[in-house]
Amino acid sequence: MNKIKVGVIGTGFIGPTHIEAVRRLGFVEVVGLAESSLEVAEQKAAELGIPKAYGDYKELLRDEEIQVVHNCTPNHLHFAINKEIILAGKHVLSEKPLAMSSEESRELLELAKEHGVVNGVNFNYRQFPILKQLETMIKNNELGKVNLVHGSYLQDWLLYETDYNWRLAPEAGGKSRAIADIGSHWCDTVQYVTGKQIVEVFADLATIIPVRKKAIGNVATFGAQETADQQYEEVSINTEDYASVLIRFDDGTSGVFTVSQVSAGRKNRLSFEINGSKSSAYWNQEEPEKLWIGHRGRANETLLADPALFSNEARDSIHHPGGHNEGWPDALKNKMKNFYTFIREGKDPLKDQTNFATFADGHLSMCITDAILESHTNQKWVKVNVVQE
Ligand code: SOE
Repeated sequence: MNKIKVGVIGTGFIGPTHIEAVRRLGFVEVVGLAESSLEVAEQKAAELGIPKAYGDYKELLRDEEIQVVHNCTPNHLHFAINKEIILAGKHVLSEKPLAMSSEESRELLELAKEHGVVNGVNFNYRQFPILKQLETMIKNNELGKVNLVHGSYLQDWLLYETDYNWRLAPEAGGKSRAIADIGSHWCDTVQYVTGKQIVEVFADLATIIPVRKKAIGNVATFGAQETADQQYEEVSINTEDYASVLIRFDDGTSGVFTVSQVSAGRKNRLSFEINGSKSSAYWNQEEPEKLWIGHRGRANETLLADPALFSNEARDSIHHPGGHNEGWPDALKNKMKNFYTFIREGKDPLKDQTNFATFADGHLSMCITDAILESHTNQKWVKVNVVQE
C-alpha cells in the first residue's frame, strides 16, 4: 500500500506531537520537515527520525513526493504559509489560529475551496471519545433542551513574571492571546458538542502581568526557564492573560466562559458544564475519561469511557476497553485518523461532510475572536460577523 506522504513545517512544542499522532495511523508517513535553518532542521530530523530536512519551507513545498503539509509554525506565519501550501496544490492541516485576522482566514477559506484541497485546523479537543458520546447524547435529547453552557479554560504556565513565550507578543502571537490561544479551543469544543454556533458576545479582558521578564535566549512553550545565571530583559505586555465572556448561541441559548493562563495549579483545564431541561453534563480535559451526568430526581452518575457503554456513533473513536484511559495524544490521533481517512477515501472537501475541524471552523473562530476584542474595547454586546465572500 502506498502511504500518504507528509511534510511538517515547524517543530517547536506542537510539531512533534503531530508527527507522533500521524505515525500511529500506519497509512501515513512523515517524509520531511522544515525549520528556520538547515542546522535546526537536520538536528530535529535526526531526533525525530524523519528522512528529509529543509532549512526553508519553500523547498519542502517544492518536494513533489509530499502530498499533505502540516503548518505547525508560530501564529504570525500561519496565513502566509497556509496560502503557499494551498497554491502548491497540497492538502493542508494548520495549527490554530488559522490566521491573524478574520479577513485573512476568509481569504484562506476561499482559496482552499477554489483549489479543492482538503483543509483542516487543529481543534483537537472535540476529538476526545467521550465528547463524541456526549454529542450523540445531546442529539438524542438525553439531556433535554440545552439551556445553559458554561465553563473555563485555565492554565498556569504563564503565572510568573519570568514566564515568557512568543505567544505573548502581538507581532508573533496575534492581537489576542488567551482568547485566540485557548478560548478558541473552548468555543470550538462546546459548539461541536452542542451543535450550536456562538453568535453574540460580551467580553471583559485583563492583562494581569503587564510587565514580564523575558529570558535572553529562546524559551519553548510550557518550558521552565529559571536558572541561577539566567539574564532577563523587561517587556511590556499588551495581550490578555485573562478573559471572561458572556455568550449567546444561534438558538438563544446563554452561556459564559473564562480563560486564564495565570491560574496556579490548573495545567490544561478545559472544562464545561451543560445544563439541559432534563439532565446536566460536566467534562474536564484533565480527567478526560470521565463524564459527570447530573439529575434532579435520582442519583447523579459518572460515565467512565468504555466502548461497551458508548453509542454506536461514538464507539469508533475509542480504542481501548474501559479503564485503559485515553488522553490528549489519543484525541490528536483521532483528529489525524479522521483527516487522513478523508484523504485516503478520496472524499471531496467541497461536497463531503468532514468529522474534523476545517478552515470553515478556523474562520468562524477568528470571527468570534474579533467580536470578543471589539466587545471588550467598546464594552457592549457584539454580534459575530462571519464574513463570507
Ligand atoms: C499553550 O497555551 C497551548 O499549547 C495552546 O497553544 C494549545 O493550543 C493547547 O492545546 C495547549 O496549550
